[in-house]
Amino acid sequence: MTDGDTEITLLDVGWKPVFQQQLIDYPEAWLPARVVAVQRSGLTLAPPVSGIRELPVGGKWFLGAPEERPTVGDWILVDPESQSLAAVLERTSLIKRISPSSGDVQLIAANIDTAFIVTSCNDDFNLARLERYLSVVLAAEIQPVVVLTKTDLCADLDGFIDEARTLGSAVPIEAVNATDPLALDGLAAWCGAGQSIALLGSSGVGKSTLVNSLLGAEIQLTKAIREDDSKGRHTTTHRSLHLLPQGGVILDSPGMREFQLADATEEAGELFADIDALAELCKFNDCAHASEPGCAVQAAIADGSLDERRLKSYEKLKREGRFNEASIAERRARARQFGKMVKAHKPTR
Ligand SMILES: Nc1nc2c(ncn2[C@@H]2O[C@H](COP(=O)(O)OP(=O)(O)OP(=O)(O)O)[C@@H](O)[C@H]2O)c(=O)[nH]1
Ligand SMILES: [Mg+2]
Ligand SMILES: [Zn+2]
Repeated sequence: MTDGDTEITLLDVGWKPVFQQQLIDYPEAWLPARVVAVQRSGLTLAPPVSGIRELPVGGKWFLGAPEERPTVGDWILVDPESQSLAAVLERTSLIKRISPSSGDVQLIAANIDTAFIVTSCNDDFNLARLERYLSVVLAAEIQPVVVLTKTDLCADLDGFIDEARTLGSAVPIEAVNATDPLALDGLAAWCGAGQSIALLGSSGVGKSTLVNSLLGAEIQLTKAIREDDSKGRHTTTHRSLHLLPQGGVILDSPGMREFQLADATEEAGELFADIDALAELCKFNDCAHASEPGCAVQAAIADGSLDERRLKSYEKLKREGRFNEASIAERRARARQFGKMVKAHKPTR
């Protein structure tokens, strides 16, 4: 969080009635704050709670499912007496993925209203990757906005915008030069008071540059990309939440190399609802939309109303999702089994 921290109120960092209402379930002495950064050592809070800005988190919070751990954007309650994390309030939304290192669910951000899905108008632009982000964002009931950056370096902006439009009419597209604070009016609509915005996208696409331009200050470090392949250098290394002069808060994240869906069956359904609707019309219930007779999906591809690329994308995400769901279930079953084994071998006294 940027300076002047002590003056910050709950409302400044996005407090809403849905959080206020939950307080009734907890002791009155417990006080709310928002998690604005997560470090190994603990959580950074805004506003500080009875002087606590850095809150150590006990190991018990890391024993349960990843979904139950506090993450950036969470509203938590602090017990001032024990100076410890007492509760995580129920979230209005959650962005998660499969961690490429652990293979388990990893939380990216909680209580987000709008996600700026950022890609630059160069080699980074990839519809299938944008569809991954969109699937997760839409399923979490977060407003997506696709932000195309580096318009000033791009010779064929209309081509990129036309391609982005194929993502669906529900997805606003904003094309910007992220280095120019005066060119970001199009984003202002999502940045007002009470709004929480997350930035998603690969390394080097200009997420931190956008944060700085929206803040009107060089708060976040930015670094030039490799010219030969348009790839960034993973300049931002941890997630942090910043107060915008427009009234909202914005979360900068490290660029993600991979964004695998955690429960794709549900997640991809929203973005590809049109394909599901067509599939309902297929002659056979178990139609694979390949060469079956009476396939409404193939018919839509043939008459040009459905883009075959989207069908392929949807099928790939569903396959990947089934695989991830199965491996998470297996991992958790193994962990439970291991827990039992350890217990069974404990010497009795
Ligand atoms: N010309 C131009 N340069 C841009 C634009 N957006 C970003 N850049 C430059 O691209 C480089 C990478 O930008 P960053 O903001 O560091 O990218 P990032 O997405 O935060 O990258 P990570 O932190 O690694 O995830 C910097 O040199 C920026 O100045 C833009 O719209 N136009
Ligand atoms: Mg960055
Ligand atoms: Zn079919």
